[in-house]
Parts: sequence; structure tokens; C-alpha cells
Amino acid sequence: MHADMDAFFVSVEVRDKPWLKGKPVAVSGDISTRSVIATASYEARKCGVHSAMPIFKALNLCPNLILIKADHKKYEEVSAKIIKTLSSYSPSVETASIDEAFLDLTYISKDFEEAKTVGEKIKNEIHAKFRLPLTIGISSNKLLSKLASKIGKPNGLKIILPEEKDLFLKNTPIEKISGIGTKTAKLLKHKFGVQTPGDLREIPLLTLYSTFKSRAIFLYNAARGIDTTPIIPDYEKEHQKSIGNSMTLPFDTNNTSYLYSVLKHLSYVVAKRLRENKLYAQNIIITVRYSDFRTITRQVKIRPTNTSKVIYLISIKILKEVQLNRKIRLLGITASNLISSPVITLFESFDKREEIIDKTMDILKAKYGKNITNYATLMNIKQRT
Ligand code: TTP
Ligand code: MG
Repeated sequence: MHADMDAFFVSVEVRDKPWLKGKPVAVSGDISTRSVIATASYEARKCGVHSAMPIFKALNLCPNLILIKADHKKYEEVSAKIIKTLSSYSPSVETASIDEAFLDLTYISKDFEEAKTVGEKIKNEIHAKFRLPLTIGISSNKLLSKLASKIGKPNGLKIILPEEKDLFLKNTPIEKISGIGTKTAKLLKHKFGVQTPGDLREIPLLTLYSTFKSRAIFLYNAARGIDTTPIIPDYEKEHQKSIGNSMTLPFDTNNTSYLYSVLKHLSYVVAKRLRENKLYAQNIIITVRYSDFRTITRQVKIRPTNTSKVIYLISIKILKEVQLNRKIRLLGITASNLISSPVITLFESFDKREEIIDKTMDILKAKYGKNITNYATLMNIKQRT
């Protein structure tokens, strides 16, 4: 089962400000024309307004759009309560984002009819407790249940039975398949004339491989509704308590620009490991070992992140509060209080840019080795021998 809240941020705002009901509403980080839309009400979507659209463009399409400033804390609190409610229906719940989760019903329901009853109960309980709409998709794997909830939106409950999957896949636009982004969809359309997963099935695996390389098998399987990725329950991800990295400096120093470079490197390594584990840190700990081996740690609570730049800026801030009257021998960064629920940070344009840089570095390092790219500021840093 895939459960996904409808127009989540907006629905929370409309619930708390009932006069917004039925109106074109959008939530965004800053209410400035340079900012982007986080999400839009279904009324606003009718004019073409959607997530990640610049505000000025949204206002052009929908001049009477009502803009509300995002209240992340509130959405995170609601999200946590919803996940808790979902967890009372299955021991195996995987939070996939701030407003969606997968539930394993394998041992809960003996067939799809029973699963549907569970879905109805969940919808009723969430409506009653939180007065928020959601859509539930049920099928035989994650890919298909997510497709089901997408088709069933808003406020729906959609089942794709195993025997119906081919029919659904034949008639679904390819970009509705989770994991096929607009870029891949465009390439599939232009290069291969693929509009639906049904069309994609006609393309041989080796042909896909020549264009999509490591993604070819995913595409081949997705076209057939095959997905063997397991539901990883939140408690399994949460057992990982912290992720850290430290570096003994090549020489003892209290030169701040040098120390900042080291923090930059460590931030990248820690953030990369967070991303690899699909985890977000809510606490950053800095370890400083002085030349006399005296060691101190300082920590700061933060909004969930796995972006190098955010961790770097926090680390610098912490280091600024540490005494630098003696030379430092080792620096370390540890990310702790880890959670698996990502919090979308598209609001801050700098976050988006940094995310792209991080991802590009991850891809290049995976393909050509870990030394292929680095921050220019780190060029003079070598390990102590
Ligand atoms: P989604 O579930 O993708 O969107 P939604 O819940 O608003 O609408 P839908 O009915 O289609 O599910 O994302 C959940 C929340 O995450 C969304 O309410 C706002 C936030 N978000 C962003 O901040 N930026 C984005 O680009 C997206 C896609 C979502
Ligand atoms: Mg949603």
C-alpha cells in the first residue's frame, strides 16, 4: 500500500484557515517573485500551477492565486502524527517523504479485498483525526501501488490487481511512473517514440542500455510493472544512530581558512553517506582535538538535511565558537539524530543548487573514482603521513 496526502502543505493550511476552501491556493517558502511554489491546491492546478514553479509564473497563469508562507514545523508535526497512525495498521511502514509512506500488508490482509478494507479504515481515521485528504494505492509492489495512488488522486483509493497491471501500464503516460523524471520521459519520447510503459516494452534491453546505461534495467522492469525493491521499515533505517568522519590534519594549525577547507571536505563526506543511506541529520556534532590531545565536542540541532553546504555552514558556525588559541590536530563532523523522512528544501534556491552540485559530484565519483572531483579549496590538503 502507498499512502500519499493530497496537496499536503496546502491541505494543512486550508484546514486551519477554512475561508481558503475551494480557492486557488499555493504554499511557498518566501512570498517573493524569485521564490518557487511548494505545492498548489487542486483548484490552482487547474490553471497549470504546480510544485517548483516560480511564483511570478504561477501568478501569470492564475492572477487570483492566494499565496501562503510555508510553516515547516507544523507540516513536520502533522507528518509525524500521520506516520504514527499508519504504523498502527502494519508493523512494516517505510516513510518515503514528508507526506507519503509504503505499508507492507502481506501478513495483514489475505487478499486485495481485505487490503481495500484496511485502506478505507486508514482514510476514515486520518479524515477524522486530522481532517486531511489522502489517496491510497494498493497493488503487488511499490512501483504499482505508487502508480495506483497517482491515478487515484485526489481523495481516492485505487487498487491495481495483478491481472489488471498490463492494461494500466498500456494507458498511463510514461512520466507517471515513479522514478521516470521529466528528462528521461522526454528522451524516451523523442528518441524512441515512447509515450507509455506499453511502448517502452517494445524497446530491447540492449537498446535501452546504449542510452540509459545503469538505468536500463530499471526502465525495462518498470515497463513491465516489475519492482522487487523491498519495503524497508523505518525502524531499520533508524537503527543507524549517527554518521561521522574525522581527519587528522597534515600539521597542527589554527589557521581558520585551512580549518574551513577541512570542514568542507568532511561535510561532503558525511552528507554523501547520509544521501547514500537516504537519511537526514537533525543534529551536527563537531569534534576538535587540540595538539595536546585535549578533545572537545560541540553540537547544534538543525532542520533535517543531507546537503553538504548546510552541514558545512553549521560546522563553521560551531567552530567559530570554539577556542582557537591553541593549534588543532584533528577535526571531525558527526551527523546524528537521523531520520528517513526527507523534508523538501526547494524553498531556498541555494539548497537546490547545492543539491545539484552534491548529486553531480556523487555521480562523477561513482563513475570515475573518488578523486575525480573536489572542492578547489581542498587542493592543498593531504593526509598526515
Ligand atoms: P507531493 O506529495 O509530491 O505533493 P502534494 O502532496 O502537494 O500533492 P499530491 O496531491 O499530488 O500528492 O509533495 C508533498 C509536499 O512536499 C507538498 O505538499 C509540498 C512539498 N513539496 C515541495 O516543497 N516542493 C516540491 O517540489 C514538491 C513536489 C513537494
Ligand atoms: Mg502528496
